[in-house]
Amino acid sequence: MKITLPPESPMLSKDFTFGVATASFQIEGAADTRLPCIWDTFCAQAGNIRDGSDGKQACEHVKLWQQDVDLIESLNVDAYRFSISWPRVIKQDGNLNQEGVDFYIHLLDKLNTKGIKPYVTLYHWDLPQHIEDQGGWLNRKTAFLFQDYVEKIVTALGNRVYSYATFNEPFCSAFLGYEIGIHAPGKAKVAYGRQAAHHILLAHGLGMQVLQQLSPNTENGIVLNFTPCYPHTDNPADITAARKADEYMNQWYIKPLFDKCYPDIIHDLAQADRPIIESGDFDIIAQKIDFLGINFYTRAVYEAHPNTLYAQIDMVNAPKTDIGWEVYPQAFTDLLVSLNQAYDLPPIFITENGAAMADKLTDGKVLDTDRIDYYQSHLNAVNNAITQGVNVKGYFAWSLMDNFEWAEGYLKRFGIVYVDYQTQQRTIKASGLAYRDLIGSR
Ligand code: IFM
Repeated sequence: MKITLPPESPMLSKDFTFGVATASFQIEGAADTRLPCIWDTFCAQAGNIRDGSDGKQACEHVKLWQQDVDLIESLNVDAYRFSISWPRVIKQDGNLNQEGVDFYIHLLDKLNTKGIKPYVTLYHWDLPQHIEDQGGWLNRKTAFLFQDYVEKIVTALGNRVYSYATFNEPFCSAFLGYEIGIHAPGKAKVAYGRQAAHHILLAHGLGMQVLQQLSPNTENGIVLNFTPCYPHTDNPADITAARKADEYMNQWYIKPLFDKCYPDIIHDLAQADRPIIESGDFDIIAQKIDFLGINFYTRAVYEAHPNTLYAQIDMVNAPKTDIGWEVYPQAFTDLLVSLNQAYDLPPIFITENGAAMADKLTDGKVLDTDRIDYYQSHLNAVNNAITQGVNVKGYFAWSLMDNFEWAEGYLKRFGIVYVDYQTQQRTIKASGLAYRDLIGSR
């Protein structure tokens, strides 16, 4: 089974980047050679992770990184997106941990030798635990600690990086981690979620200032995730509910970057739940970015509710992936077109898109035709958005390989490469072969 694009698609031109993506905590393992992070603590508390697992071994990428780079090369990709583990590269006293830095230098050097562009994310959720102990993202000082970390690591990595993203998915860190508590650090209050989001956005702006100064030749930006919100019916009350959900879940994280304010839904919040914003914060947050990374997986459907601003509906009969997320590729096109209308956007990279499927390794093969279908329909959706004038310059499959899927542990597999966690054997799935062949066909 193949993945194809129309021959005239700009996605098949040489200046479109295809890649695969991962994140430090999800693949690295070797937890004993770095400081503890909030996910180590969260995993150690019973009931937080569905299979009771943790990131101590994960895909043992710190040990197997050389063969993993060979694997990436074999997929024909132009780029590899990965994240740097803050607790691996900065010691508790704030100085660089040279052993950790060297791990990334070797990785970057090997990628560059092979002509694979390194897209580096500076924060993909693994906050050092000692910083969480001082309040984590609820403490404004954390934004300045992040800025200091960025300054040190960017200096140490020199000219080895092609692109930096400050943050991956502020929504997940703030909302899932501090507002509803299903991700680390497991705090749950509206006021916490909104304040954490504000401090993360502030940290993004402070980090961008450092990148502009110390790394002006890399492509610098941020990665946001979006779950587009649809009304259940054409009823005006449902339409309003969906708009409010969109402002709360999606626009909250992008509007400050371009419009220097939060969406109107801030006025629906109790005063005590609104974030503390200092004067000048929005000027810091709204730094010019070279690219916007967009992560898309699914949509959500909402209806009006008598007691809350909106209520999410479970689309019971809709097609879903193994993690229960509806497959609805039209939302991907709609999202890209609507963001392009609402904001003055820089070039866009799809920094994550993919699907968890119930894969089976049989006779050394994984015939994940369901995942191939997902990639096909979502690549078509991106192509349709480009046809409608959206400037998308790249696409990264999530993920290179099966890995630690946060609160789901190792139960959900997003990889285009299968990982046997007992043997650490990697097997390219049928989707990985189809993706490789699509890229190779250019
Ligand atoms: O695995 C995650 C990734 O870390 C961030 N974006 C969504 C993926 C799938 O849940």
